[in-house]
Amino acid sequence: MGIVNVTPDSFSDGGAFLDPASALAHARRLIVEGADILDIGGESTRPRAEPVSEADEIARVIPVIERVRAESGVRISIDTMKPAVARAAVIAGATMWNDVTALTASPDSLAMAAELGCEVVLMHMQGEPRTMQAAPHYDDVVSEVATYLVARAEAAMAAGVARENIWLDPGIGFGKTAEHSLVLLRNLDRIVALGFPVLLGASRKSSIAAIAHDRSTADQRLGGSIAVALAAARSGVAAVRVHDVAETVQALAVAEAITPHP
Ligand code: HH2
Repeated sequence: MGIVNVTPDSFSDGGAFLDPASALAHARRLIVEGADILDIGGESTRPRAEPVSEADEIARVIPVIERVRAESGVRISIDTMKPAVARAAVIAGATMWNDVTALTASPDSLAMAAELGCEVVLMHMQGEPRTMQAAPHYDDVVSEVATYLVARAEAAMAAGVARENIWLDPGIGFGKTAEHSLVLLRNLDRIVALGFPVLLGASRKSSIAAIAHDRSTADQRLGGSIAVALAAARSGVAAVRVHDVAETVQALAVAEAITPHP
């Protein structure tokens, strides 16, 4: 899954693709590089990001989704917490709703997901984006994330979302210290064992620098991001959400070729 941030303030590429033409050029590049899914978002979820109005978010993402849909068969995911944005995106051609709040941000989210009939990514986050990194706390981060994700999947199914449309994501860096994220990365098989396809997003995140004990900036974290992608694939994760599609596709292809197939 390649990331297309149509935002002024995303943590690693904010502002780079804010106008539709550069977002579209970026999307085209990720398709050529081998992305199976494009995750298009108009609101940054980084800590301390400012909220975006529904109208502004729609104005950012819909022209990009429409253009990508018109020229490519790539799967399109909309990265949003807002049901109205998800609806506009699905009408424009998205088939997946990636919601970092696991359909909790609005009282309408669950019903909207059921009505749209699209795939949904339910991600775990402790707290909310603006404050989530203030003091994350868990007694047992893997169990708590797993329990939460199962509860959200059950809520989605009870609201009418088809089981086969549900993805889970442990939410690396969302209300988690680097140590919490590392424990989750070591135990991805337990999230995979919940029985839903799992998406993982660790690309260029600060937890990579913390785990590596370096002072790398976001654009210096490709090596660590690829290490996570390979470990995730080995654990049975179905998709990785990444900025650097070409490099990740190559790494996954080589790792796959080397791995013995009994
Ligand atoms: N991470 C980000 C945004 N959306 N969605 C899922 N399912 N999982 C993630 O880990 C995830 C996500 C944050 O990364 P990015 O989009 O690069 O930055 P920003 O939120 O600043 O736009």
